[in-house]
Parts: sequence; structure tokens; C-alpha cells
Amino acid sequence: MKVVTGVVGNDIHVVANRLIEISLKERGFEVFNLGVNTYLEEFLDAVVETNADILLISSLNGEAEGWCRDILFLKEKYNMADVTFVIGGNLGVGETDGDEIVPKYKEYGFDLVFHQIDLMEGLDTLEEFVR
Ligand code: B12
Repeated sequence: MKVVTGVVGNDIHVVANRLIEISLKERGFEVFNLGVNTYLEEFLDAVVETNADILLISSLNGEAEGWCRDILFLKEKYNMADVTFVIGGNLGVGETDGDEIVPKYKEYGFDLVFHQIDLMEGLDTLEEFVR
């Protein structure tokens, strides 16, 4: 399966992004890593270009919310109903409550949301979901 990944917005935290690429490859995924500082439009273009099955977005500095509110609209616009949309990392700024954050991102159009969740746990859940 093909996965497009990267860190959304003006976010330069690169360590998790590298770990995500390595871990996905180890699990047998074909990975297209756009790296840090990636804008939403670039993610969507890459999904179209690579015909990816999964878009996995990371946010560490917490600015994802400002970038990802239109996912539902864009999914429809680009005909991406079959693509699994995943987001994880630090999805809020400052003290944040997962019970509030997760439903919010689901409303924005993400299928799987991992707020301050360990990467391996998240990838196990992703594998179960796509299976
Ligand atoms: C190193 C670091 C930096 C370095 C980054 C160097 C680099 N190029 O990577 C520098 C000093 C440059 C930096 C800058 C900033 N940082 Co900084 N940084 C950190 C720090 C100390 C460690 C991050 C890290 O690499 N961790 C190691 C990796 C492996 O862990 P991780 O990032 O947490 O990722 C794990 C999980 O989140 C998860 N994960 C991540 N993505 C995904 C996706 C999915 C799908 C899943 C399932 C899981 C998952 O998997 C990873 C492994 O388990 C953290 C604090 C901390 N202790 O976490 C702050 C932190 C991330 N930074 C923070 C901030 C605010 C900033 C700045 C805005 C500070 C400033 N005022 O300038 C800037 C942002 C600049 C920018 N444009 O993005 C905040 C974010 C707060 C928030 N979200 O509310 C943190 C949490 C510090 C804090 N407690 O306030 N930072």
C-alpha cells in the first residue's frame, strides 16, 4: 500500500517524521515522505500523483488545526473517498484534552486521529483499519 506522509504547515519538527518513514517502510508500506513544512495542497497533489491509499499527516507544534479544517470538503473535491486520512502528533497548542481534540479532527474529515499517542500503537491501529 502507498502512503504519503509529512509534517503540515510551518512545522520544522523532523524527528518523528523520520521515524514514521522508517516504521512504515519496515511494515511494508511504500512511502512518499514530503518532510517538514508541507502545505495541505502539496499533500493532496502528492496523493493524486502517487495514487496513494493513505495520507498520514503529522503535526508537532500544534498548528494542524488551522490547516486541516477543510479536509472533508477537499476529500470530496478531489474524489478521495477511498483514501484513508490519518493525523497524529501534538494536535493542539498547550494543555490539551484528547477527548475534545479527537472528535474535532474526525469532524474535519480524518478517519484516524492520534493525539499524543505512541507511534507504534498508532501504526498498529492503522494496519488494522486498512485491513
Ligand atoms: C526538539 C524540539 C524542537 C527543535 C526541533 C528540531 C527539529 N528540526 O526537529 C526546535 C528547537 C527547532 C524546536 C522549535 C520549536 N518548537 Co519544539 N520541541 C522539540 C522537543 C523538545 C522534542 C521534539 C522531538 O523531536 N521529539 C522526539 C520525537 C520522536 O517525538 P515526538 O515529536 O513527540 O513524536 C512522537 C509522537 O508525537 C508520535 N507522532 C508524531 N506524529 C505522529 C503521527 C501519527 C499518525 C502517529 C500515530 C503518531 C505520531 O510519534 C512520535 C514517536 O512516538 C518537543 C518537546 C518534547 N519533549 O516532545 C518540543 C515541542 C514539540 N516544541 C514546541 C514548540 C512550541 C516549538 C516552537 C513553536 C517554539 C518557539 N516558540 O519557537 C518552535 C516551532 C518551530 C516550527 N516552525 O515548527 C512544543 C509544541 C507545543 C504544542 N503543540 O502545544 C513542544 C511540545 C514543547 C512544549 N512542551 O511546549 N522544537
